[in-house]
Amino acid sequence: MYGNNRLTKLLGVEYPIIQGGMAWVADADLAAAVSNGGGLGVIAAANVPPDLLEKQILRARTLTRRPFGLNIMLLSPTADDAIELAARHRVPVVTTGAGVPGKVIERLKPLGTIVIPVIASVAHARRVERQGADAVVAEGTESGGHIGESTTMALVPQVADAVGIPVIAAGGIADGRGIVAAFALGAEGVQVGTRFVCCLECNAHNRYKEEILAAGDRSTVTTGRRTGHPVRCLKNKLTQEFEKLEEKQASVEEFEALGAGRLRKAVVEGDVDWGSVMAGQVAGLIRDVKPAAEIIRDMFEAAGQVSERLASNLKFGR
Ligand code: TUI
Repeated sequence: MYGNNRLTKLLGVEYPIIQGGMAWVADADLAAAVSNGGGLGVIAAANVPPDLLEKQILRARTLTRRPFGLNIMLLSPTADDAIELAARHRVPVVTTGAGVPGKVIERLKPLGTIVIPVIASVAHARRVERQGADAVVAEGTESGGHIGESTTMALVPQVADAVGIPVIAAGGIADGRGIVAAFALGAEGVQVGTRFVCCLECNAHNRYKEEILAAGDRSTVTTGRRTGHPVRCLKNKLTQEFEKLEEKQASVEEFEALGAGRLRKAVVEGDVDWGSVMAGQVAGLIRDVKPAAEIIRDMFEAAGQVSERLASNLKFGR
């Protein structure tokens, strides 16, 4: 029932699901696994040197014949290189995060690239629609990584009312119930990050995956509100240090010094005590590691069952 809407047509995919562009985690292997499973896999460009990113794009092409995307983190020092690589290699879809994507749209839309900014407010959604975005990901504060203030529950229907392009919900979605809830709020697709960290094809360190599997509903915390770059991750020794900085009202420079290189430390080195273990609040829902294709199939099968149950049980006002 979710397999044929504006988003699946726009992207040329079987299921209306996009994989989050998780820095250091979302490589060609993960992106191709998600695309081969019928969703849209996405390679994260954040902090990847241009020569390595080019190799990732070429590798994805050897691993899948289906469409995939590139996520351009606009705060990254390599963002401009990523835009040029997306252009040169005609990557079919580009998602953007953590900034205003005007220059991405200007450069890539004329080439036929589908551009989907990730936004965290109604004002930003309106702006990117005016600039020519093809769809928006409305990302709630339940998400892992760099986040905005509004919850998915409050943000998605307000964005859906404000724009005419398809809205993709993100933040707090890891199973079929989340998909149905997102569609109930007006979304035509979902973006899923944390759930895909715990898939077989994801190359994140095993200790990173194990931390997510062990997480409960209160395991995440937001650090860095003071610097204007709030980031959600699993609580650990590093987040305790961030809290100490918060308490003594430390300078932005002190926050930045503590944060530098921490995501790589967690994802690549498996240092889950002193690395930044970015994860969404749904970490507590995730109990197993399985192939990406199975995650997608199971989520949409469950969504079908949930929506049938709703259709028969949920008859308000009668
Ligand atoms: O970008 C994300 N999530 C991310 S990026 C990332 S990489 C990173 N590495 C080290 C430290 C910090 C981050 C990890 N997670 N999500 C998309 C997103 N974009 N969330 C919120 C926003 C956003 C926020 C403000 C987009 C635009 C914006 O301002 C727009 C304006 O109007 O100024």
